[in-house]
Amino acid sequence: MNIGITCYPTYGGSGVIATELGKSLAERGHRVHFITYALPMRLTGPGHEEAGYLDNIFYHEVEMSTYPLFEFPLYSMALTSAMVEVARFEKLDIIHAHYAIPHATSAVLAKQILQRSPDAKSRDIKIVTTLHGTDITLVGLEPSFEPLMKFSIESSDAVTAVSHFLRDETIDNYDVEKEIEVIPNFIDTESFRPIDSKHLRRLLAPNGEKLLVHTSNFREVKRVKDAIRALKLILDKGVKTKLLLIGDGPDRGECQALARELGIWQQTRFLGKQSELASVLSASDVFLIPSGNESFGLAALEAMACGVPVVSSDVGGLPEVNIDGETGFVVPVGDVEALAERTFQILEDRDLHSKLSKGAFGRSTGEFAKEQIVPMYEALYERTIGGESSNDSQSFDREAELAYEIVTPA
Ligand code: GMT
Repeated sequence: MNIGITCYPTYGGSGVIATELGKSLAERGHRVHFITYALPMRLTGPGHEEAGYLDNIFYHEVEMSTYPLFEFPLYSMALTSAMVEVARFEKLDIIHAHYAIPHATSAVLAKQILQRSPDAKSRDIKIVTTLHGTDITLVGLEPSFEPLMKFSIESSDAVTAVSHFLRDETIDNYDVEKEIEVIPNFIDTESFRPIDSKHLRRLLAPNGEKLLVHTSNFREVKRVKDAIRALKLILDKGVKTKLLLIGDGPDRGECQALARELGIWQQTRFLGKQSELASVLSASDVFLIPSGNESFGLAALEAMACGVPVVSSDVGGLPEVNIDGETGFVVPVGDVEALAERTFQILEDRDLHSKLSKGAFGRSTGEFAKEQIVPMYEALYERTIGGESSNDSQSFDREAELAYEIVTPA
């Protein structure tokens, strides 16, 4: 198949999944075209240099021209135009958009333009949209986007969500009349695996401290301060512990201030964005993810694949990933005492740690291994190309007419 993929190319789980999916599809013999505004992070950078030269992978940069009259960049339009061009010249079968707004919106518009194409192949292109969760949050922040999101989802030929939670939330809260298939996120077990990190552990915990770890983009929804407060409670119980904080984002400054205020600055290490994540995870004892909302929690899955038990909040798709008592513990969101208590139990009980570590490794590398999940996308593409779209083609055509009127000056 000829597959176009659009995603956010920067740090973030959705970009990681889209890129790993593309690499895996390319290895399986498909031609994969990334249509993005920058080279996706996992296609380049330390540890991934070779990926830029992978057979069957092509990169098409979305170029945004500037013109003084246009005060704001026309990203969605530029993306649509790039999709149309790539689809025509590369004879794409599928465009896979990661995120409803704006990527699926651009893809749907591109499809409508291509339906007027003289070339029969271009007229037949299919749109697959994957919802990652922050699409839904965006609508929460900007309610006027709701019709656009509904339109983009319902006009896609196939839609997937990364968890049952996200599928149900999308259908219930946004009245979406569309079959949404759950295809969970996955892990590349060659990149994320238990690595011998004794040397790193000696550096990070020279006095034999226990190591907690958290990775995120430090947005408010991640509730990173709960992890810092939990560390304080664990230290108060007399357990020598350090908290490694990986990543960066808007809340980092406040988190640093809190660590100083609580008098535990020496026990927290802000490590910034790390490319060799698997080594730091493997050196750690427990992964904390106290998020206020999380459609899946790819960061937890990456820790689990390194054999690290997880203590997570009970929101969103997290309980679908982290199974209470099997791969770690699940605690009520915002309950810092429960977060600290469950973490303390794992740190203090070697047998419990070992049981949860094995459970975490087994679950993440079993049903969430890329070898299990990528064929699900492949099968979905094949069904969609074969015409098993759950779209109502008549209503789609009416919408296509309308949108065409909008983009085509009389
Ligand atoms: O969580 C973020 O801030 C980033 C966002 C993204 O675009 O990558 O993450 C969302 O998609 C990930 C990949 O599917 C999921 O693992 C995250 O749970 C989801 N984040 C939220 O729902 C808050």
